[in-house]
Amino acid sequence: MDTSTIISIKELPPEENMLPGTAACAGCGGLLTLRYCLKALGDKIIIVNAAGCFTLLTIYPFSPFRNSWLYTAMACAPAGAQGVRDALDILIKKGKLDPEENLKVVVLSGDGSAYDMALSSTSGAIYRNLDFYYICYDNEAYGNTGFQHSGASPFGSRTGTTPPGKEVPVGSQLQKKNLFDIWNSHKPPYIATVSPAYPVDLMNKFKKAEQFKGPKLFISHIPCPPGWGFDPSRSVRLAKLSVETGLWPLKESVHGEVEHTYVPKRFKPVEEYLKEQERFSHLFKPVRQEDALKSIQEMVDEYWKKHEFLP
Ligand SMILES: Cc1ncc(C[n+]2csc(CCOP(=O)(O)OP(=O)(O)O)c2C)c(N)n1
Ligand code: SF4
Repeated sequence: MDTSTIISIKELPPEENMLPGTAACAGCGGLLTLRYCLKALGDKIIIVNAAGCFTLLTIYPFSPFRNSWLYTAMACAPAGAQGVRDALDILIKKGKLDPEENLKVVVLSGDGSAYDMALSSTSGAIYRNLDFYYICYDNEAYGNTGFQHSGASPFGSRTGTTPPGKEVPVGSQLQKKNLFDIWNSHKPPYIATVSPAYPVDLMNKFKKAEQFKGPKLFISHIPCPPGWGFDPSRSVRLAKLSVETGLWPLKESVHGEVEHTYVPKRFKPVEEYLKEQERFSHLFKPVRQEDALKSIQEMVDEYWKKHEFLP
């Protein structure tokens, strides 16, 4: 891949490595992210896919991918990636595979795997400096099985297992884990957050990551129409709002050094993002939960103050 920085959406590669007509929901932000990631990665890759929504993309004999694809259990996609990488390396070493035919190894998983079940196998893979890409599409719950709470679910959200009620009107009382920092503490060569609403930023991050051998992470915050409760036509708008409100910072880390790649000129209030989704509707009606709304805004402000983008 040409690694020079691009500045416009017109410069995205025209090739499509994921074809239309999948079983994913209309407006799936994860599918849009994946489409852009595959434009960046090309077709000489193998995807090791942890169980989740995207397991349904490939159902024999149909597949929307031009590349190879391997399905694993939720907890072990990074271990599967290690096996594939080792096999490719051994074949190349024995002269049975032309290095030109080498494949990039890519783990694809939802947040349930990335933040929870596969954390141990991921930590092991980073520790061993496995040469792979990890793409996590983060819809903030276990989407495929009914939108149950995951380690990525945000405070104040309704999930299948945190319904707001009389006892706990706020919904989820837990704070989202920080996967970026968990990975960063291992000091891998490259980590980034991305968004399907910012494809140029996404593409440039893949271009930058290409130069590094070792573990490379891309976490995409992705709107999920059935789970979040909104009309599929508003998916990109919501992805954009999560960045513009400061809830989803776009950033990267090279060998542990963090830099923000986009900072909104003026942060929109988080309410603009929250009020568009059914999963936060209990924060507004039948009564406004002022404390919860204030604490979500404060959490975002604290982050940007810490990084000196807010006074
Ligand atoms: C150990 C284990 N527990 C439960 C399941 C059932 N299961 C299949 S997909 C899925 C949800 C995965 O959630 P996530 O990783 O967030 O991906 P998404 O469904 O959102 O794409 C679950 C719980 C499983 N496959 N393996
Ligand atoms: S449930 Fe959500 S993440 Fe899963 S395919 Fe549908 S929109 Fe995408």
